Amino acid sequence: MQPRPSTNGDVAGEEIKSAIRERALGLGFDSIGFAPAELDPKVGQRLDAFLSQGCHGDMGWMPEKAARRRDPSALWPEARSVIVLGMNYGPDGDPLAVLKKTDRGAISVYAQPRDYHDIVKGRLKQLGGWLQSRYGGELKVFVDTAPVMEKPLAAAAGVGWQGKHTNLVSREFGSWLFLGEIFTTLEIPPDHPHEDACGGCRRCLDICPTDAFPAPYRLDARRCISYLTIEHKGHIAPEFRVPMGNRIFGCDDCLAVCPWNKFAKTTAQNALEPRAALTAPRLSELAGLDDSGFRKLFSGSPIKRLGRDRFVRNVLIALGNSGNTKAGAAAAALLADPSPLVRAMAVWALARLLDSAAFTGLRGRHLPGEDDPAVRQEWTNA
Ligand code: B12
Ligand code: SF4
Ligand code: SF4
Repeated sequence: MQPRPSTNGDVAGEEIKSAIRERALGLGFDSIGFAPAELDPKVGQRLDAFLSQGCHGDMGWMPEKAARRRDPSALWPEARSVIVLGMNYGPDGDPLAVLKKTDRGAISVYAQPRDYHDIVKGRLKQLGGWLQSRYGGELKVFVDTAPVMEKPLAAAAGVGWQGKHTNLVSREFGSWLFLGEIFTTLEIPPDHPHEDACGGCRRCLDICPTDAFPAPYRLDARRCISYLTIEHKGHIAPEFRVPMGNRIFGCDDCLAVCPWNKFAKTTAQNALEPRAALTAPRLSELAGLDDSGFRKLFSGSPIKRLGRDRFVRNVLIALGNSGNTKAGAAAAALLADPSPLVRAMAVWALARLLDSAAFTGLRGRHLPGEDDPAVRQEWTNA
């Protein structure tokens, strides 16, 4: 018979934790910690402040389940412990180098391989199955999509600390850990929370191209390029378009400049290797994607959920920032696109790429037949 978990951190409890840790590392996780299934009330208060200030933008799913999000016991009252797992997705090379290649799109490191949700969830289920068969108890596994505050839980479990950019930083892996959790009814002795190790540094705050941090440890998602390119459904406000540069899906700037990355390691997971087609794709080719081409290129990728129209919206902004007049043809081909999101950003890109005579000629041909108010406004504002 296997030893039962205990609540008081005694030898049996520590042995069980070692066994779980060993199994987790064997399954390809890189970091693990144990926390009680509860959060400091301060965390909930900070979430409330974030939501009441509207920092979540149009991510309506955040306030919807806020009560469960701020309190693991409201999500699942029977849960007693949370096992937090980290998987290292550290890049091979400088993730910001692509920002200088203005004819290429910058896709953030996390989205270049296969969808991490599938990879992490699969491993969590394997670990959960083993845990249950050995120690019993009920369990649920989560990665990103459930109303769970993963970073505060990971900090409570000692996996790292929430840096001033709000992400979890690890002493061993820097900025590059995906997080996942196993909630269990077993009582497992918790680890010590990790202490903040940011000190006087503020590199992540200063690098942000869109000034998305109203204060250290606080993000206004509405200003974050990751939100704008991945979550935001509508038109991207003009003030953010130039700072976006060639970032077409997510942003790694605040993560990449963290000095703790000196301890980062390239991921050892084959499943997390970037797809060659997504490391620096040519913008002019991406602009030409139709719906089926988009689905085919991004099959198995988190980018697929964005949908073709929003993706091409982002690509057109990057084209407009490319300074490459030859890219005008790719943008002009989209002036009659069925999606107003796409047409509007085609106009914006062309206004930046073409000389005024060429742009005025296009306006004369397209503006009279344009019935979408937002697209008309792009023509008249340009
Ligand atoms: C919503 C969301 C987003 C939103 C909002 C991000 C945010 N910071 O809130 C957007 C779309 C912008 C986003 C972007 C990214 N995301 Co995201 N996102 C999430 C999600 C679903 C929820 C996060 C959340 O609860 N936010 C609400 C805020 C209020 O909570 P919080 O960030 O913990 O905020 C804390 C601080 O503000 C702090 N605080 C406030 N004031 C003060 C004062 C002091 C003194 C202190 C100490 C603290 C403090 O308290 C708050 C509560 O703890 C999580 C998955 C999950 N379910 O947890 C993934 C998650 C956070 N995202 C992740 C990733 C990888 C990213 C990106 C790096 C992707 C990319 N490359 O583009 C960027 C990073 C941008 C950034 N700087 O945060 C990973 C992060 C992994 C890690 N190591 O931390 C997660 C955990 C998903 C996962 N399972 O791996 N994301
Ligand atoms: S992900 Fe980019 S835009 Fe968002 S906060 Fe970090 S640096 Fe700023
Ligand atoms: S860049 Fe500096 S301030 Fe930002 S998370 Fe890293 S150590 Fe903290």
